[in-house]
Amino acid sequence: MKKQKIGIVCYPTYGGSGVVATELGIALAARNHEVHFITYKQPFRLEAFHPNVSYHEVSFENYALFENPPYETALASRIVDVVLHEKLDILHVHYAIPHASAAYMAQQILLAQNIFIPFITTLHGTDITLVGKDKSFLPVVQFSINNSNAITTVSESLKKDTISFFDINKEIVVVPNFVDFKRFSKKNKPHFKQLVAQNDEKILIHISNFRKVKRVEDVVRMFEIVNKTIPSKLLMVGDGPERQKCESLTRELEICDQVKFLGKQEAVEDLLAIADLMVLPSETESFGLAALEAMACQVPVISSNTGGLPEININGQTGFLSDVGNYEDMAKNAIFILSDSARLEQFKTNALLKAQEFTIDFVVPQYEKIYREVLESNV
Ligand code: GMT
Repeated sequence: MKKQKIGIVCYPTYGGSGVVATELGIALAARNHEVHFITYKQPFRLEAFHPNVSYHEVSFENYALFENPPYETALASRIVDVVLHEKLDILHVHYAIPHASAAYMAQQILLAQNIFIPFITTLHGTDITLVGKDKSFLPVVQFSINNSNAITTVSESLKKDTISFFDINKEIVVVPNFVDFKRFSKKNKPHFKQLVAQNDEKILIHISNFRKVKRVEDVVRMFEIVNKTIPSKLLMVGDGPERQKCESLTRELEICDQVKFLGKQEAVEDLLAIADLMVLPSETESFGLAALEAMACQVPVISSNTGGLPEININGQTGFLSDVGNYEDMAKNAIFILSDSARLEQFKTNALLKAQEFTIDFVVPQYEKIYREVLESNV
């Protein structure tokens, strides 16, 4: 594809949409596009210097009158500035709120100067299933989705939810999450494993931002059952509003010695290298990037059957699916996999095979195709 100047708007924080946006930007830059991230903090996976990648911070002085700083206005202004001065061809915004409406506002401001900048909106999950459908946001979210020049969702399930919660008048293209196999692949770390599991216990892992929607207490409850039959350790990776309650539950269940809360970790691939099972019992999960990254490292997944999870975690092959909240069933499935080493090996192999359907080389060209179509239809 002809080299394009692409502006990427995303959340820079610990979360799937920011990770996808950042990894996409890096992959596009490696394919010779010029990529400009526009957000309020350096995206957390944008660690190293990348040729063809720039970062434009949205920063502004807060004024005493504002109880809540008007981020959307500052973002739209910054987008206008970057489009004008970096001469961007296209914008790709990740997570509808408030990125799609800020992009629309920037587009209108630039149109008044006879400059047309098309924007693509990628819906990631809670911007539709949780926050977006809330009445306090719905009209703006619906309007800005419908006025995007292209719309993508990260799973068939999220596409269905978007169509059922909103009145959408445009085609929605599904482009799944992807994984970088250079970073996420099975690594042999026996010394590290020995540090976590001195007596060769099995290692279960959960990685999330500990929001309510992740149901982190279910992870602890299912682990307590598993640990009674199969001596195990649980690594809880990430941080967020539900962590405190979750730690209290661990104390209440008297399993503190078996459960380690590691907080936010950059090198999750090193932790996945020593894990035997990933646990993701979410209330809603539009895709489940954390599950995909685990599968790429040959870690089978015990998850709920919500949202897009059944599109990647194949029941009885790459792991198991249970109803939301049924942590007893999750524990039963985990014991089934862990209790037989040949079976565990088979699930690990299946997990890797399924993950290989979601490579960068398969997914990034799908976004490039959308950029090309949008640019060609607006000449
Ligand atoms: O899972 C989160 O809480 C983070 C959230 C986000 O928007 O940053 O992740 C969403 O986007 C990811 C990337 O597309 C998906 O893999 C996650 O499934 C999705 N999370 C939910 O739907 C809860």
